[in-house]
Formats: sequence, C-alpha cells, structure tokens
Amino acid sequence: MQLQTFENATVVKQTGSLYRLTFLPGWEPFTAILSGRLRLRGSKLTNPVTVGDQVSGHWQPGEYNQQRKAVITDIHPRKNYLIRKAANWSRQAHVIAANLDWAYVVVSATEPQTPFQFIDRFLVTCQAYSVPAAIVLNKTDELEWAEGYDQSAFHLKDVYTRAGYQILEVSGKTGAGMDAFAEKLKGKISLLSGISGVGKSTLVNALDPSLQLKTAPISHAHLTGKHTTTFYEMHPLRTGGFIIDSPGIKGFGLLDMTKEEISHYFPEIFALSPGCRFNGCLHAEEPDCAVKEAVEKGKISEERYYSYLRLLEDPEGGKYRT
Ligand SMILES: Nc1nc2c(ncn2[C@@H]2O[C@H](COP(=O)(O)OP(=O)(O)OP(=O)(O)O)[C@@H](O)[C@H]2O)c(=O)[nH]1
Ligand SMILES: [Mg+2]
Ligand SMILES: [Zn+2]
Repeated sequence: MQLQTFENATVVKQTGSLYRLTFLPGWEPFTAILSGRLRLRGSKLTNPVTVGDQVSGHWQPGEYNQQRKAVITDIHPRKNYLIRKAANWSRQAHVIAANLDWAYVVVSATEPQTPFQFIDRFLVTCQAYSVPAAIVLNKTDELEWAEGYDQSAFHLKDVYTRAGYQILEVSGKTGAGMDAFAEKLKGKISLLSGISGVGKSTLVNALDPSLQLKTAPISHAHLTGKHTTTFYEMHPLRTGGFIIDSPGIKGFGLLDMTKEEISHYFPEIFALSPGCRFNGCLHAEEPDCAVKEAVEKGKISEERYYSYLRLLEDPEGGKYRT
C-alpha cells in the first residue's frame, strides 16, 4: 500500500510519546507519534524529537480520535538547538528546543530569585549552540514597593549589560515594556525559559490573552514557583511570531564541554583572552591574565567571573534548589 507522506511539519508540542505538528506559518496542529526507528535513537536523549523540530513522515491509515494520526520518520537538519543534562544523577540529555531565532531567560525582579549561575549556564549553552539570547526582567511593577529588590534588579542589569547582553524590562501584570517585547518576537520563533514562577506563562498571556495559559502564584512559604507549566509548547502570537512556553527548569547541567570551550562562551571573557600571557589561558591560576586584571578593575563583573570559575570546576552540576 502506498503511504501518503508529508514534509516540513514543525513540532509544536510534546506530551510523552505524543506530538503535535503544524505546517508553519499555518496553525492547525495535528497529532503524531514517532516511528520505531526514531524511538530507538533516544537512548542517550530523553527526547529524540523536540519542539521546533522540522519533521517529515507519513499518515497512518485508520482513525485516531476522529483524526488521522501522523508518523514522524525523519528529522530535518537543525539550524540550532538547546540541550542540557537531564538531571544530576542522569546520564541522559534533554533537548530543550530546536530551530530557535531567539532564546530568552526570564527572571523576576522580585521573587523567585534566579541565581546568577543559572542565568550564566543558560547563556553559555546559547552561545555554544548558536542561539541568540537575551534576558527578560519581569515583575518590574513590584520594584517600587518591594524594598531591597530595586538594588538587586539594578545589580543584575549592571552585570549583564557589562557582559554585553540585552535586558528587556517588562511586567506581565501591567503590560509595561510588552510592546517592545512583542516587536522583538515578530516573525520569529522564540523560547521563554527560566525557573518556575518567574512569570513565563503570564508573559505569553500578556502578549496574547486569547491563549489563556495556566499560571499560579508562587508559594509564600518558600518564595518558589509551583511548576505550573508541564510541557514545552509553541504558541502563535496575534502580534506575530511564535513563542515556546516551557516548564520551570530546576537545573542546567552543561553537556560535553571542555574547560577551554567554556571560556569561549563568556563573550566578555573570550574577547580579552588574546591579552593573556599564555595561549589557552583558563583565567584561573595563570599569571599575567588579562581577564583577571579586568575583574580587578571592574570591567568584568565578579559575578560572571565567579560563575565562570564554578563552571570550570563542575560543568555538569548546577542544580537549582527547587
Ligand atoms: N506582580 C507581578 N506578578 C507577576 C508578573 N508576571 C507573573 N506574575 C505572577 O507570578 C506568578 C507565577 O507566574 P507564572 O506565569 O505561572 O510563572 P511561570 O514562569 O510560567 O511558572 P512555571 O510554569 O511554574 O514555570 C503568578 O502569580 C503571576 O501572576 C508580573 O509582571 N508582575
Ligand atoms: Mg508557566
Ligand atoms: Zn587569562
């Protein structure tokens, strides 16, 4: 029997073994499963196919919830992707998303606070896998009354501006800064990532209220999020573009990175390394190191340098508490 095939479908959601696909820029998602061959590829990966992947396959004969089911047989070569170690104890890797135009790490101006090291691990991964990245500072509406946070938000802006990253200041609650954000998302496929409770889904709802994504208040006892979003899912935005909302990430272990590579993925550190005395200087114990001098002079922030040293020691670690 001749199977009817399809090409260039984009994965917009994965829930266990079921996938949702659509033919972008159209938006009529349909259900698909993986062919046996692709499932076997998954031994080192928790998910051989990820949101954002371009896939081809064929239609399965028969009915599935009144709809024909598709079978994914091939993944098209990826423009880029983001990957992390699935968990501290696991040997598997998790492909977060593929074919991204932008990745945004969302942080809260108040609670929950994202450790600098989490942000840096995310940014290093984006550098390593060629995904342009920026920081979204959400909940800025709380700054005026939340004592003490103004200083820490200011500090965060200072650290990442010095490192050369763009910081978008927004409020999913009041809509402040959201027009500029929507403008950046237009015509692009973008990922929102970050720890639970920083407001990723709230931001997507602010961009397009018709999506009505589930959100939940953070726990007042622990000031942490409740892991409300449980799947990676792409959504079409009425203002243009597609956004991938994601579950709060608990830890961000880097994958297969040599110490020397890590130093390449801190742009402001890499830029100064030609000034070091030793070729291949790791900017740790070496004498006459241009990077350490820049840290002493305040040109490179101590936070970024500290994150860098911690990454050299333990690239795969980095588990976040909650
Ligand atoms: N004041 C204020 N609260 C916000 C803002 N954005 C989100 N929140 C609140 O923060 C809490 C968490 O928001 P969510 O959108 O569920 O957070 P999330 O990042 O999607 O969390 P997970 O799905 O668990 O990863 C909710 O109570 C939101 O109302 C904001 O800009 N200002
Ligand atoms: Mg969410
Ligand atoms: Zn050096």
